[in-house]
Amino acid sequence: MNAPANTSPATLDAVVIGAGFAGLYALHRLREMGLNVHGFEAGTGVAGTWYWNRYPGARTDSASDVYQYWFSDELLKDWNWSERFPAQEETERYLNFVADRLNLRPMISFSQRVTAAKWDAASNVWVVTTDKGESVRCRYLLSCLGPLTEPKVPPFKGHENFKGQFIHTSRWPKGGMDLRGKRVGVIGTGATGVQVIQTIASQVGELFVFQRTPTYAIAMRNPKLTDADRAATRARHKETGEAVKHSLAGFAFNMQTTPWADTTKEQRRKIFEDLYADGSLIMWGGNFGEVLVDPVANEELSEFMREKMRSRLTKPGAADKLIPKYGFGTRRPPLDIGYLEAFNRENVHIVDLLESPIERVTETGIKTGNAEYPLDVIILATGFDAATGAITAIDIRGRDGVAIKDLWDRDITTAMGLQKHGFPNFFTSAAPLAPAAAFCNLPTCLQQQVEWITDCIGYVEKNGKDKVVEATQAFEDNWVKHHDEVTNATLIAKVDSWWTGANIAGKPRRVLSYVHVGNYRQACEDVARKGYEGFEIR
Ligand code: N01
Repeated sequence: MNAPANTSPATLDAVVIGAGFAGLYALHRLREMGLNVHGFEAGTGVAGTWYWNRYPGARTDSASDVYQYWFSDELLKDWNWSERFPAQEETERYLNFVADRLNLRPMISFSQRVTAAKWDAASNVWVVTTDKGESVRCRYLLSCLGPLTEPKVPPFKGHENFKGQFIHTSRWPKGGMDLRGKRVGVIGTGATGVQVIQTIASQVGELFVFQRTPTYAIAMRNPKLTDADRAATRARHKETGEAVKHSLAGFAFNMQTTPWADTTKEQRRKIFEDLYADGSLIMWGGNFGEVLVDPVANEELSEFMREKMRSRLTKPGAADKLIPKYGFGTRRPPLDIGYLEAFNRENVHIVDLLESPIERVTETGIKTGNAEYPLDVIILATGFDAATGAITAIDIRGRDGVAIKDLWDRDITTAMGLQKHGFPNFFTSAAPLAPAAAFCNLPTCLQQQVEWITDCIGYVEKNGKDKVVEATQAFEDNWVKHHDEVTNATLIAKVDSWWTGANIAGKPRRVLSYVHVGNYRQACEDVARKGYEGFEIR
């Protein structure tokens, strides 16, 4: 390993795993606090999600005016977004710009995957090991691994014999792949599949979309930004930065304030139309709160969305296959740019896996129960082992050698997603039971969590005798109870998706994300104000 810069060979104050949105900010904050901190990143560069997910069409579903750091006027002033919803390369460039401006790169060991971290109770340090066989000791360990990091690669029988290219979207090569004229299969129609499909449909020879569960699609409105747009956005920075903090989902909009019951069907239709015309996730996070809890309200909105989708589909039979029957917003609704229209093309074919599932991958393609599809390339848009997967991929052992993976294999619990009882001085961002994995515009939640974690470390540095902090079991249990009460009241809890962990065989079921960003922030602030009540500082 390159020796971590500015560190003695002895014990670092802190190690940060991951150099995406959260990791970069954590490195910056801890260094500002005067701590000796070092980062490890598996990739060759910074940007996390935006480093790994370079598949065709990758872009954010969060508007650029809320997809950024808020802590530095300089950064806000000097970065110019080119589009409302920036593409992957632009967001990757932004995070590189931040890393350079803050001079964070020298603090990071790249191409080093952390493989294990063990708590040494005798000396109150974490011993962190990487895949290069290097080992460092640190007092605080921060997981900034992101919620959607560990790819889900379904164990399709025979895939190792496939003679063509077989690739998960989050492992797309940096130089891209030439798909022109090829026979391509895409498995999966979540937010990633939508972006891949709509982007490559016109490039490939034939495109076979292997769909199990259809997805809702909200037509994205993605204008190029002018200098005037950027100036207007800058003028609203303070107000926007405040609005995101208190909203339902970390965006600059909130849910309707008029109760559903106080509106007529016609008034609601007008509201739905206005939200839809915005071409953003306001259709979900700015709608009536009732649509997330009341099946009747949800069905009215779902029918509206189905009608919008139907009007875009011209190929006979396509609507029957592509329009979901489950409730809108109970799974993550993607924004799209021509996803549905792609299915109107002659070269795009939908393979309905509910009619006939994939039996195996052959040397030349995919075999379902009733047909064989010869393919040159198979693209897995099959998602991630969300929230827990990246953390449990590391052998993290807390007090008494207990592995976090063993605990989460039985029950996924945390103390506000920030710590786990039994793992002193280990902090997590984007972890289960915080509003990160699903119901948050991630930069909003990641910044808030990093700020809470680093403030907590500052407090422990001042007030802890041994400088050790650990969530109590009672606090964790209470948070889990509260989280379950809040999230189980929603329709989301009743639907299978990565939001409930149902996409991974054997994963204990729980809504992975807390559902209200503003309320969560308030709860975190209350804990801190009371001297980190619920966290034992020793
Ligand atoms: O993953 P997913 P994703 N056989 O889990 C199918 C964020 N994101 O990567 O639902 C056949 O949603 C699976 O089918 P089913 C965003 O938060 C953001 O698309 O299990 N099919 C499903 O269709 C998003 O929600 C952005 O029946 C299989 C698909 O694969 C999250 O990432 C862009 C299968 C997986 O969908 C994850 O999205 C992209 C199998 N064995 C992603 N296993 C933006 O901001 C899985 N599937 C724009």
